[in-house]
Amino acid sequence: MTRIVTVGAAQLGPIALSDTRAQVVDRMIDLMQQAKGCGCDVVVFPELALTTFFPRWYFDKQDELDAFFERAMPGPDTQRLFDTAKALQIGFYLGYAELVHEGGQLRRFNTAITVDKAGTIISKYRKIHLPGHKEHEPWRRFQHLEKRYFETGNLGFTAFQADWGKDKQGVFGMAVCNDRRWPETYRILGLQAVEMIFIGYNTPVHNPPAPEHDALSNFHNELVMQAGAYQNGTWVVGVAKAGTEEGVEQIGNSIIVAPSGEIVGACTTLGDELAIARCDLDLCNSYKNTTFNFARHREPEQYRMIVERKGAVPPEASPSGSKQT
Ligand code: ING
Repeated sequence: MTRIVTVGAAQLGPIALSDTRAQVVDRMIDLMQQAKGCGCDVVVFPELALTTFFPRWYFDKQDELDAFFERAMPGPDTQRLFDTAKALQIGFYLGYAELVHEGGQLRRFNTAITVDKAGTIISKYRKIHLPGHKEHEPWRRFQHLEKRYFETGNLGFTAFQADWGKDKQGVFGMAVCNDRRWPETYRILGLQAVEMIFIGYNTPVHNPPAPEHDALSNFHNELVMQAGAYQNGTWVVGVAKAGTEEGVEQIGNSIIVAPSGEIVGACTTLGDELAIARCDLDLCNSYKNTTFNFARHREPEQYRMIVERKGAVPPEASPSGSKQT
């Protein structure tokens, strides 16, 4: 049987500091309704989709910062998303800032969840690769303080079974933004036989420590997701919070990538926009059973030896300099 999952990349345009969660949720529900009308089983929203990308500012008052976090999921502002999922029978991936009591203390994570057609959370992920810097760096035109505001994710990269209906079952995974730049993200999920990875992102065009990369922002965005998809025989859905948000230009370029590495769906604006693709999960096998048949072709023992060999990376080759993203 062919397993076709119809996916909507639900890109969001800018969210202003003054926008309420209710206004953003209205926009998201509109995209869910459009997606349902086009036969989508699931939509993917961006990272930190409920508010403006607040790590661009330095906050020295904890209560001001915590206003951007969700203390419950669903909570009063997001329950409507879950109700809509159930009413329309459509699932969604949502990125948000999570404030939670865990292990007897307050913890803060850059989190994503996947919700099924019954409106039930079936998986949670907390962002592992936190880019940017921890201390206020006034020299920058804008900050990127994820290392200050979030803890490193503690849930690993865990693939999960999802059932979107008859002949629509498969193995799914999640990542958030900077995770998509690291091959380990895809490989750890690939080793769990993942067939589709959901990734939301907020990516400024300008990267203050490396302005020479700015012109390649979209190229790098596509490169990492196309490579990750092909090298692990999986679909990848990358979705932006796009456009100029509080004076900072963020890329759009939301895309749906096939296990071949081909881009089969893409947004072309910097606003709220839905890109759709009918994704045949069985296409993954064309790569998982041949070129990337891990059991036949990978050499984990070799990798382990090289990594564990003392001085595997000559000290002078290790990254130096004060540059940070
Ligand atoms: N944003 C960016 C990202 O990885 C960044 C940070 C921008 C890193 C440009 C490198 C170059 O897409 C988040 N939120 O991780």
